[in-house]
Amino acid sequence: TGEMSGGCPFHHDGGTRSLLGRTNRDWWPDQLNLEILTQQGKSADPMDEDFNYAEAFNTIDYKALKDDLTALMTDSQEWWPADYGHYGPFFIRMAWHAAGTYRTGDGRGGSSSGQQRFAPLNSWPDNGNLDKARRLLWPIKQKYGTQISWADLFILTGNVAIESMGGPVFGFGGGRADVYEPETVYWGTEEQWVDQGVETRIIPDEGKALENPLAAIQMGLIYVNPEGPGGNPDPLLSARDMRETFARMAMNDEETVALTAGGHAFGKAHGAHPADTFGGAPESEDLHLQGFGWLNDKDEIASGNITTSGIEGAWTPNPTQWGGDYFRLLFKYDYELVKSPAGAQQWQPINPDEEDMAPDARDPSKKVPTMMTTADMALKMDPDYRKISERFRDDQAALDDAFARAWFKLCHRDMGPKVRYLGPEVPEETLIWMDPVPAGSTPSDSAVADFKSKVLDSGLTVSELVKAAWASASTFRNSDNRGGANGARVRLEPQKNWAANDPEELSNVLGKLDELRGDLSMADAIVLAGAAAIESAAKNGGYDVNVDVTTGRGDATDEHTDAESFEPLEPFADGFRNYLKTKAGVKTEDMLIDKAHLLGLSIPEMVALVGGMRVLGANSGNSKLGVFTDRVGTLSNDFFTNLLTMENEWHPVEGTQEEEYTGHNRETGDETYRASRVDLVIGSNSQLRAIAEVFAEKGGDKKFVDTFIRAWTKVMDADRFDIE
Ligand code: HEB
Repeated sequence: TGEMSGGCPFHHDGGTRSLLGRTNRDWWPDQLNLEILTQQGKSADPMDEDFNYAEAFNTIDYKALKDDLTALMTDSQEWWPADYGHYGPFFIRMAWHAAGTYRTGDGRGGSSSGQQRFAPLNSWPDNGNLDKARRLLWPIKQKYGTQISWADLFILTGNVAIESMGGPVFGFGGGRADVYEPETVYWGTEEQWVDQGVETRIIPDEGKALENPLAAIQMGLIYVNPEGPGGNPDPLLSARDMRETFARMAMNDEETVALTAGGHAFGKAHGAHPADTFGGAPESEDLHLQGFGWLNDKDEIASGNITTSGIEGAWTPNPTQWGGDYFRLLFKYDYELVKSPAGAQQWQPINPDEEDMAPDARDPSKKVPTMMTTADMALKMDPDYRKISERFRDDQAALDDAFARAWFKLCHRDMGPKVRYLGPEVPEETLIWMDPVPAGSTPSDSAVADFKSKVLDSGLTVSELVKAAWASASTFRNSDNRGGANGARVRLEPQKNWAANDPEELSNVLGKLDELRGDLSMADAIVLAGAAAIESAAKNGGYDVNVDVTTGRGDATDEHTDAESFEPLEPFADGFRNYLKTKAGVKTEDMLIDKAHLLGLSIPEMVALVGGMRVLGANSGNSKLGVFTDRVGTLSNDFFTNLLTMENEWHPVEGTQEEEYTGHNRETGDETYRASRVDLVIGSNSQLRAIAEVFAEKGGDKKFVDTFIRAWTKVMDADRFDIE
């Protein structure tokens, strides 16, 4: 990872920020407000509840679809004519921008739900004119309906584009189900877009580093500014920004060089006209423009006066043909800094030979100079990039392979395990970044029962067993489908040493489970032991309940595991076990919400888990915060009854920056309990308090136990893509 990677994903230089930063409502206050229609649990999704995208996808005539896409490449439309008569490059940019928002920090962004259709992404300056690309695709989307999602279509179209221009492709996996509302993702706090002059995010001289989990250098960009950092055309500084941002997309130097050079083998940049002919972005445009933004002037479009980035020209003489021209030209010529007709900084070869000129995008008989962006120049000027670039220049097969693999990774990084990949083009080869887990087996009922009773006799406590199971499963994040209990990576580096997991205690627990497990996988054993603990804790509380476990998990080894790639999964805060590494730039209770979101929990499930984990004694470091009970290890609604009673009053503990509180008996003044922000927010936030009341009122104790077990099981099974 880059030198500025890592660190708390919630760190922010400018004091405390809100969880979501600037949202659609901030950007477009006049936007039609549909949110009130999704209240009271009403869904924005038009599909039937039993709609199964994988089943629909599997009925598609895949070859016919690809043929249709291939034909589309050269079916130029008057309302947006294809450069060089071929839409391929345009569609590659669309696919790359769909996938390229992915970031390792929280796993959000990426191609998996078709977010490019919605604000803010549909209106990011960097996504300029991609509204047209999506409109070109509509007839094909319409033709195949629910058999192909927009999200899959974006990526498959990028693949077909590459293939149709002779480029190498490694495979395609479908399975990205569309959503029908914008996802709320933290994209930054800045109040301006890149094209409005917002500051660049990495300025080492001023101590400014790229805030995690962000992966773009300015608000509204996918990665770096093509003109250089903050518009400064310095290739070395551009390399610095590229290295940092691409690392956050899980790309190393070689992948970065291959992707950028491979991508820019195709197509052109658009900066033919001063940018003042620009309209607004789609989300802000007039009603009658029907979601079209930026350039709408028919005459300008017809004459090829297209401005997108403001940079003008193709990288190579053969912009619709895969090959080695990009590196050949980059090294053959010296480049000088010039300005595009739209005024952008770009680089032009000095005295190019006639055959190294590019065709005009609309008139092939006309020759125009090629260009490089400052980011492209980085591939030549940065010493580490240069070594890789020279190798690719001299070895086309190496570039083919590296580009195909990096493109495949780019487009599939957030899909999770390979069992989720659909269609006839899923590659045979399993790649380490897929976090492979060997298949497990299903133990007999008697083996399971035998193991559970041994665990309960082992001397391991409810608290220890619950903590181990939580440590194993709770790494899951539905943003990129990584982490989770399957594979039992909790016993591997780096998880086994995470502070949140209390490494010494964990290793002792895992060691004992290993001795007892017989033929069970460790992954199943950990989850079964947690279930046994909860069943016994419930029994102590007077509840006769089952915690069902779907066995069949496998165990991954270090060989199956890119340990470094798991580092971003380390919790900096985990409100479910009252863990906080260091005070962050986001409120601790916000981080609870963030984690609950990544685990796919509802509000009642989140509240039940917090209250249940406390009385089971599942805090990290075995702290007493929030343990509002005198029968730790018994499943009860004590957390809620003691939180809501007026017998207590709470005060912040000095020196804890309002992270810790003590409760005192209102009459006697005696100290009762200690609490964290996460504990007290459940009594302080009116909505959360309403849920706590349900769990504390008459009959609510059983409701609490059922909700807790449902939520627990959801977390344990969150990564079981191998089962229905
Ligand atoms: Fe790129 C285009 C930049 C990476 C692919 N790009 C482009 C442009 C620019 C850029 C500025 C122009 C736009 C307009 O239209 O105007 N890139 C860039 C940067 C980076 C990149 C800065 C980082 C370094 N790309 C990339 C990648 C890929 C790509 C990675 C893939 C793989 N692009 C591309 C394409 C194009 C572009 C294909 C073309 C489009 C058309 O033609 O339309």
